Formats: sequence, structure tokens, C-alpha cells
Amino acid sequence: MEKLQQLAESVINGKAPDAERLTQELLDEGLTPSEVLNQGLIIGMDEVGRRFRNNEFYVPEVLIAARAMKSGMKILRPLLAETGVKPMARIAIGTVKGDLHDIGKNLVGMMLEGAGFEVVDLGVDVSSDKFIQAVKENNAEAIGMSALLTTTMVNMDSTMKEIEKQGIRNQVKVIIGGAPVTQNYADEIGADGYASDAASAVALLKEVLNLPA
Ligand code: B1M
Repeated sequence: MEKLQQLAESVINGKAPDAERLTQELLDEGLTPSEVLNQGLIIGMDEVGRRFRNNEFYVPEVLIAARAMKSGMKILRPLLAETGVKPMARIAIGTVKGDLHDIGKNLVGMMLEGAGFEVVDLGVDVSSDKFIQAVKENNAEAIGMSALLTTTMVNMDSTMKEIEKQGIRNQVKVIIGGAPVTQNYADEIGADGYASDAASAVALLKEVLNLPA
């Protein structure tokens, strides 16, 4: 099997040491960091997303795959920064104010990173101000909000209102998700889109930012 394909397989199978070794070997063989990222790690993570959507993979497999991807990214990230390769876009993600659930949000972040986005992870219990500050400081093109509680999803609405109030609504796309959240709710609060799972969040973000699928 070709080495790039082996790298993709190592991500799919969640083999972190293999992913790290193969990433280094491919670079030593003369491939650019972008080639290793786009034709190896991202291909693997795309397949993980497909299997997750089709219920062939569950949360544990995705987490293990994401860990493998991260072990390759650890080598590539500084090289990509050096060569000035731009991420597809930057997104600030977080779980909304009052909410401490972060497993789903972390999965979404990992899948987005796996797809080539730069993810600024604001953590949990994130206030409207913190989301807005992160957009301004990082020039983020998008915000991703997660909520797991019916009592905290209303804070997505307050953040939307604050984004409007601060006059940055036309600079930033907003995507939302989490177990109690729905497309209707996204429409109601004026978010750009809702995704029901981490793989769909990748497709949604590309769609709202007009990036190729
Ligand atoms: Co909590 N909890 N919890 N909890 N907890 C739920 C959510 C609950 C449904 C359990 C229940 O009662 N059946 C319930 C909420 C009821 C409601 O409001 N509807 C609940 C409650 C009530 C609470 C507490 C209030 C309990 C208490 O203290 N009395 C408390 C609240 C704490 C707080 O946040 N302030 C609490 C605490 C906790 C723990 C700390 C113990 C722990 C969280 C640990 C952690 O996250 N680090 C926890 C857990 C683990 C759960 C359950 C069991 C699992 C949640 C989870 O991680 N799912 C949950 C019950 C359940 O769902 N079965 C429950 C797996 C994860 C991969 O899925 O997060 O849905 P999910 O993410 C998915 C999608 O939703 C989507 O993609 C992800 C991957 O596919 N997605 C996005 C998520 N964010 C997205 C963002 C996007 C797009 C897609 O765009 C930006």
C-alpha cells in the first residue's frame, strides 16, 4: 500500500504511533507538509466522518481516530505555519455560558481541524463577550456554539443578539449544535446553520463559508 494511504488508514484505525511515524517518513521522503495533510491525514479523517455519519463508527472510534490525527498534526503544525500555508478558515468554538458539556464540542473541533480548519477552542461556559472577543482577536470567519442543556441553549440566542449589537454579524457566520438544538431553533435565532453531528458540522461550515465540499 502506498505510504499516504497507509497514513490515512492509520487515522481511520486510530493508530497514533503509526500516524506520527508515517507523517515524519513522508516528510523525510520529500513530500510537503500540505501534501501530507491533504492527501493523508485529511483523507483519513474524511473517511472517519463518513463512517460516523453511517453509524459504522461511534464516538470512541472517532475520538481514537482524532487522537491519531493529532499525533500527525503535532509534526505538521509548526511546518505549516513556517511555510505560510493558510488554513481553509478560522472558527472559534465553545460550549455556551452555563454549560459544561464538552465531549460533543471537542469532537466537532477535532473533525473541523481534520478537515483543514483552524479551530480556536474557547472551552466551556463561554459568554457572548468571550465569543465576540475571540472573533475580533483571531479574525475568525465563524463561530460554533454547542449546548447540551435546554436551560443553556437560550444563551445561543443572547450571543446572536450580542453579535448583532456589536455590528459584526456581517463578518462572521454562526453554526450551532448539541442534543437539544434543532434546525428550527437555528432559524428562530438567526444562526447560519445547524448540524446534528460532528461530520455534518464540517459539511455545514464549508457550505456557509462557500468553500468547496
Ligand atoms: Co449531563 N445532561 N448534565 N453531564 N449529560 C445530559 C445532556 C442530559 C440529557 C442527561 C439526562 O438527563 N438524560 C441532561 C440534559 C437535559 C436537558 O436539559 N435536556 C443533562 C443534565 C441535566 C446535566 C446536569 C444538569 C446534571 C446535574 O448536575 N443535575 C449537569 C449540568 C452541568 C452543566 O453543564 N452546568 C450535567 C453534567 C454532566 C457531566 C459533567 C457529568 C457530564 C459532562 C462531561 C463532559 O462533557 N465533559 C455529562 C454527560 C456526559 C451527559 C450525557 C450522559 C452525555 C453527553 C455527551 O457527551 N454525549 C448526556 C445524556 C446523553 O446525551 N445521553 C447528558 C456524547 C456527545 C458526543 O454527543 O454532546 O450530543 P453530543 O454532541 C454531538 C451532537 O450533539 C453534535 O455533534 C456531536 C457529535 O456527533 N454537536 C454539535 C454538539 N455540539 C455541536 C456543535 C456544532 C455542531 C454539532 O456546531 C458548532
